Amino acid sequence: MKMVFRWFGEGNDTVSLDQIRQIPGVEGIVWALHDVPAGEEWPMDKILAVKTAADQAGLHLDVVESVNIHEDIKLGLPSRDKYISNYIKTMEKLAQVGVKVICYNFMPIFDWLRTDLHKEMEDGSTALFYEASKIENIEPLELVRKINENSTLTMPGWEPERLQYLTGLFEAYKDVTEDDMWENARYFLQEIIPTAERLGIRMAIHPDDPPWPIFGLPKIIINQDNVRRYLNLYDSPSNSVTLCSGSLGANPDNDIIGMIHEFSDRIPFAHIRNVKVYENGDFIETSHRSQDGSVDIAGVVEAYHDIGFEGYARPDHGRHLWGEECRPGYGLYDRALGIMYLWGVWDSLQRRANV
Ligand code: CS2
Ligand code: MN
Repeated sequence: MKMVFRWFGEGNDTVSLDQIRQIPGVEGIVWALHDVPAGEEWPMDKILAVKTAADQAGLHLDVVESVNIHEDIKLGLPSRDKYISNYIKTMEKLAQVGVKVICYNFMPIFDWLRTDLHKEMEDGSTALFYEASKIENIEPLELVRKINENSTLTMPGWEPERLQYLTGLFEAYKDVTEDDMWENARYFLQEIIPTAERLGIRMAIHPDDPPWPIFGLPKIIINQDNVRRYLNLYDSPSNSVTLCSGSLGANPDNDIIGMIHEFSDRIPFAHIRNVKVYENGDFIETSHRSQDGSVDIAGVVEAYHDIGFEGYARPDHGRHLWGEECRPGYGLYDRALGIMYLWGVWDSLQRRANV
């Protein structure tokens, strides 16, 4: 297991590379050019600037999250070919600086979605929270406005410049079915995977978060059957999955440990975090500890250990602790604590295996 840590870039993150390098066992950053709109080719000078900063901190940049997919690709519009060609050019540049894994998602319009970014927990910390009834009773635009109001740093995928097109996007998705999404995903994979193979890059789809349809938008990467179906759309090690225990774990029917075993050779990148799910469908992001949430994180780590996992792993989101002001879900403290939990479980399994 190679530990990595998400970093949003200079001036775009409250956490610094100097802090990241002090977290035990962290070897690299998970990064992206967050200011480049989806669909545009990433400029080499900006890529190199991240590389220089990472090199100076002694961290690698093997994992990119995300190169976002333009909506026209997900919608299957004729203009998709132009955006796919830009995507391929970005892949080629990333390979030049040594990138090995590119995480991306195939969610319509939104990236992850919550109703409250600072839900107070009993111990006084705050965390990302999803209240099912709120989603059912609010217009998407209203929700996004409310959420951005309470946050100084925008969540990835929720950038204001994208959101101004929200109404038009909903219109565009009106008649798009799940079958259409599958077909559009297949087309995308067929175009990009041969390049990924040639470059030695593993494309790793991130599951939808939450893993069910919201606002009537189709969702496809939501459970074990669908991950299998996605991997079978193009049978290649370069078509792989970012197994996110938190996203998939929001649905208690999802057997994360079973997925780690089934997809063992197709998981180059693991997102590990816990989530507590309530009977009414609400969920909150908790500490990594198994006892604190609904996902058995110790069991998840054990499963990775069992399959001899040699891929990259990162703590996914964390709570906001000790008064830390940070990007929602992406503070330093709880993610660093999460890493120590993951190492604690991993190292004790390792010792036992070595006896
Ligand atoms: C999220 C997402 O769960 C997560 O990792 O923070 O924003 C994720 O980075 C994207 O969906 C991946 O494309
Ligand atoms: Mn994730």
